[in-house]
Amino acid sequence: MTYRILDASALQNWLVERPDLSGRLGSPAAEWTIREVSDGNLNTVFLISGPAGALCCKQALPHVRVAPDWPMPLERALYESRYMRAVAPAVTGLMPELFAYDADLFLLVMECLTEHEVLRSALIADRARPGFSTVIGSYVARTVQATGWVSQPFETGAHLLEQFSGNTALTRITVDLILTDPYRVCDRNPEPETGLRDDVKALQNDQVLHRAVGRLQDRFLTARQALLHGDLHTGSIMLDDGDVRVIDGEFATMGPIGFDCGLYLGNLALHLCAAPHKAAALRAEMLAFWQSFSTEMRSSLRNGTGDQWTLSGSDMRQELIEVFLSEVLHDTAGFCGLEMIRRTVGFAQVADYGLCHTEEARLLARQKALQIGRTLIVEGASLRSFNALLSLMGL
Ligand code: SR1
Ligand code: MG
Repeated sequence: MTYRILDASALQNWLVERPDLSGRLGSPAAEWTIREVSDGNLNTVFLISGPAGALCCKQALPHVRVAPDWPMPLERALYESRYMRAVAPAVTGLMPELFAYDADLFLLVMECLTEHEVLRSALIADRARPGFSTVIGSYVARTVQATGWVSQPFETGAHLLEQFSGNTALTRITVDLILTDPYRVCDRNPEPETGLRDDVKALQNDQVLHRAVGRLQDRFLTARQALLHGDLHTGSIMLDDGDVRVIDGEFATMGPIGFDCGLYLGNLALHLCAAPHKAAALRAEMLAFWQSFSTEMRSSLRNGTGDQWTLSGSDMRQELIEVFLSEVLHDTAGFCGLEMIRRTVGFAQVADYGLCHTEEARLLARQKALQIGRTLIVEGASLRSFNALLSLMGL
């Protein structure tokens, strides 16, 4: 079958022809309910429930869903399916199960997380059960363990480089939206609110900042440390009480480990700027993330049997691990800052700012995010501890 955009009834007809999938829903098909829940910027998503169970179907559109005149290759669905397959054995229970990928329709069929809520919405509504960041820290460490050079033979990395190097359309989005646009005049950037205009101009003229962004561009484009999720913000995480799942791996690419860490922490920090009264809880989440991430990383780096660090005895390995983690910390700080700035002035902003009740409060929150973001980018590479990173956020 050739590609076409599926609506609810076309999807139902397609599923009826796939007994391996429709069997999970149960019969008769007339009793299925199909609900479109598309929420992200790029794709359509349908939830289908039947007498026996439920499925989630996600289809790539030939354009950005929220900007139909922005064409976008369909292959992102292929990379998402590859990402899920590449990391699934390492993160069982932490992402939805992928049941099928249809290469003609660019359609993923996966486990339906009916009871789960997107973390960003749960945070905004104050419904997120504390401790979710421990799971995310563990998730990132496990994906690194499954795909990084210290843990795996170099052939694994070579295969991953080959499998994901074609994901250029989505990497282009990252390069433009995160690493470039906020620091230049660009049509994609929305018109800033009046009070923020001078701050936006300052971002475009700040040579010290541009030099530091250049270092992070270099890291993102050249440090192929592990397979990244590539878009690990609070909208890419769902939770139902203590059950935490990572979704939406379509931006997957080999890159610096601190990129996933930084995007995640950056979104918590944005929430902090919008809701400063939650500082204690957000500090605890950030610490929990780094604690679980660095603990699992130390253990996997200590026991790694890949082709990196084969000549080091345990003392030398210990030293190498600490240097390695300190570099990840520096990258984390920088990418965290980039995420805070781009979500404040760039194309894809965040709903968290809706928590500010007045225009003045929202302006102050945005200015705070820009100030913290800049500090993290400029000073991140000299941090000596995670606590120092928290201090730069005023925590
Ligand atoms: C055009 S896509 C804009 C943003 O949405 C995705 O979730 C990524 O964060 C991307 O940067
Ligand atoms: Mg997404």
